[in-house]
Amino acid sequence: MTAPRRLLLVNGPNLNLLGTREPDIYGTATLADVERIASEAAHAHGFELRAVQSNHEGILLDAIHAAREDCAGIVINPGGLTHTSVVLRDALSGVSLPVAEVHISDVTAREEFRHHSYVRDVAIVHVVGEGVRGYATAVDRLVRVITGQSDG
Ligand code: CA2
Repeated sequence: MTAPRRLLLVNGPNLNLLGTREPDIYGTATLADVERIASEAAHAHGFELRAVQSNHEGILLDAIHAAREDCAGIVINPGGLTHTSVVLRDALSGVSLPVAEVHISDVTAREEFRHHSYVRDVAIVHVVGEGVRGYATAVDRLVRVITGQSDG
């Protein structure tokens, strides 16, 4: 079967607050802006994008599991779950789809506890510290992997 031309975009806990607080760290764009940026990047490559954001880990897991049926890859900003969740990592590794991990801020330059990511080694693409434009970068790079133009 040919790979579906659809991506899943996952935003984890608290990312619904984008644009409302901490603009010095996360900028002023909203979650709706992020979803539009990622969607436009996907469309430029002829891909659709399905977006989910939740503050509930189980909802994120269900969306990731469902992506097995009709998505070619996953772009994810796990939010704080990045640094805590073996469960999320297991879900991503369990669906065997290519994953792009994106962070709006430069997590490597922030508190020590943000330096470790449970998702890092199950993702083939990593984008950190590019602000919300990083979602477009992640989509571009993930599509190149999916279409065989890059190894990541
Ligand atoms: O830089 C990122 O994208 C993060 O994934 C964002 C997470 C943080 O826990 C990670 O270490 C890095 C936090 C998401 C919460 O976003 C907010 C946005 C505006 C106001 C409050 C929280």
